[in-house]
Amino acid sequence: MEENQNVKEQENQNYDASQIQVLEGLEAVRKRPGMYIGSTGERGLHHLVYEIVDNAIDETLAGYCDRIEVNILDGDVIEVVDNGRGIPVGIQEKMGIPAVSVVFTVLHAGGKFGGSGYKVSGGLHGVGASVVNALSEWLEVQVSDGEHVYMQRFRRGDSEHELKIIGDTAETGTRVIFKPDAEIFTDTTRYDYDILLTRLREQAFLNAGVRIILTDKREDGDKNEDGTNRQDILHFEGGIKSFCAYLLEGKRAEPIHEDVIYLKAEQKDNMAEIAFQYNSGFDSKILSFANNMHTVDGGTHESAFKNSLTRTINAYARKFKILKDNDPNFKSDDVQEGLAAVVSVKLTDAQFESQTKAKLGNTSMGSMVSSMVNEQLSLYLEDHPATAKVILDKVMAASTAREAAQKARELQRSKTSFTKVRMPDKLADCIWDNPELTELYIVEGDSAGGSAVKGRDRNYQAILPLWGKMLNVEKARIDKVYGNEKLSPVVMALGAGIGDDFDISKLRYGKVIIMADADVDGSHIRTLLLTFFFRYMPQLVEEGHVYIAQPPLFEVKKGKQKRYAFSDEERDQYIAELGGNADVQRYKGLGEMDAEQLWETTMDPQFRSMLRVRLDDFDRADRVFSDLMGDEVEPRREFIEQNAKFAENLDI
Ligand code: 1YM
Repeated sequence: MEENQNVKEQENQNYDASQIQVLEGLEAVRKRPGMYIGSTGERGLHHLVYEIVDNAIDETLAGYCDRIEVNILDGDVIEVVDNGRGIPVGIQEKMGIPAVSVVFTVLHAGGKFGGSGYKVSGGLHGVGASVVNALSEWLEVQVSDGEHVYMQRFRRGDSEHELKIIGDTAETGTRVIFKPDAEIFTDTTRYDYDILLTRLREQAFLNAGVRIILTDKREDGDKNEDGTNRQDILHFEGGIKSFCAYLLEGKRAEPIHEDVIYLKAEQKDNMAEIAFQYNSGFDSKILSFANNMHTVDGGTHESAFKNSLTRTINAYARKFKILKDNDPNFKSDDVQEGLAAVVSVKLTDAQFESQTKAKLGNTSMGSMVSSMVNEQLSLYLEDHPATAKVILDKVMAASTAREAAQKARELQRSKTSFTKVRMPDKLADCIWDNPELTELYIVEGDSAGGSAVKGRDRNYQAILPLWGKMLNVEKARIDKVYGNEKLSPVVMALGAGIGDDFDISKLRYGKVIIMADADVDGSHIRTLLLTFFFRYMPQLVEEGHVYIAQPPLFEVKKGKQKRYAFSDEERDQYIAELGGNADVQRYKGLGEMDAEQLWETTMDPQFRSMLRVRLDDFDRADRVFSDLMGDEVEPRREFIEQNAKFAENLDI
């Protein structure tokens, strides 16, 4: 490391902040890992894999590689293998050591030598192999150049020996094996197959033709039903067109026109492509990417797409008299209803705004996307009148529904404005009104509701029993939600509004606790309420206000001693602790408990156990909800059976 620094110092006459970082070498990465990989939590751990895979993908895009293997090995060691040219092993002039050694020991070296077209300072991207090396307990790189296999091993970023030849080969390619450093990743070093799968699939979609093979080779890893290692082969010739179609898979919604519409433009070093399709659902799902990075907060490319889509559809509607002279234009919400779209741009000087670096700022990309959509989409619509008709019908229906919803909302507002705070009839409210202290229990069933009202601490615990037919919000528009007899008491009790009107500062209870039986019906209620919160009050979930009560499953009693068990294991443990021969009562439902028992086991903050529902990963949660509320029974049953796990582990 010392040597590298000296060489660098001679080379750079003028220092700016970024170059000073280079001088600090890999020590800086170990000192402040978050700056280089975002976090040292689960996300950062997985990010290491993406950095190495990115280099292999670049090699594929350069046309030298058609296969990338990613293996999770025992001990959560990662192995990435490609069949490209192999990282060059020749001496790199400035540093006087093999290029491959530079790539793994000098910060930002990849970009310097890689010179690969679009790959540029994309936020977390491109910090590369040296960062992974710095944050690994050990890392080994093997390069095959068609003659020899070269190898070098590192420990926490420092090389253990120089690059050496360990064998002969007729093949070419690069293999990187590393073990993330538990000193850095203190939360967890366990890899989650599904997290890797989601990201690698996304990369395979964004880089049409790339073939990525992910395999879980851990003894204690994910297995198929027949006990073999879990494996996915990710290869999509259709690129983002396939991605767009995939967004609808497993959803309730069906495409309403056959072809995914695909637009593409290239200008000098810049490229933009968009794939979109309308479906029978009401949600819109627009994903945008810049240089293969998911721009979660959108940016110029995404807003240009939305604006020019609205403009083009309005222009078409005017031209063909679908909109009359006096009609107002369609709103962008109308145009986006049921829209699934993927926007991907690649550019050489990507600039990112916002803290998270997830928002593209280049205005030139905005104009490129706008003119592409304006020109190509109007042509497309005129060439495909049947498709144009179903899209315009859809937009028209959305526009009509939006107006109806607007009226329903105004009606609700005017109702509430007379009485100021109108509360649902069945709400047993609490006395205090400080949301930092108050809790709302949403309880299924009148008898459990009754016990809860009697058993609660009425100072800060409010009870809302639910009755009536539950609405599946995945299948309904917002105007139906307003009128629903089961949901509108929830909205009223929470007092913070709904949808675009939701205002968390008006929330009347800091904890919103869903209390339902541990059986199938209870799970159904939980799922529907969670879906409702997720779709119409996502902030409520994001900010951690939603909880799931955990009633016990058993009462274990012997003589005067009584304990409540929340699982089979706990039950057996208590029986053993009480010396066997205990009376075991299984609770069939909340309704079986009297007020005192309900308080003791499920509502008393000193003893109760609750799951806090989290929403770390919006996209995953979105897909889970679509799966659950879709037509297929199997995912729903799985959810119902593993509800607790769902809230804890699936991060929603
Ligand atoms: C398992 C990870 O890193 N593959 C890989 C990396 C490189 C090359 C090929 C490569 C690039 C170039 C020329 C070039 C890299 N080389 C460099 C550098 N797989 C993996 N495969 N020859 C080979 O871009 O010109 C950085 S990455 F800088 F040494 F050229």
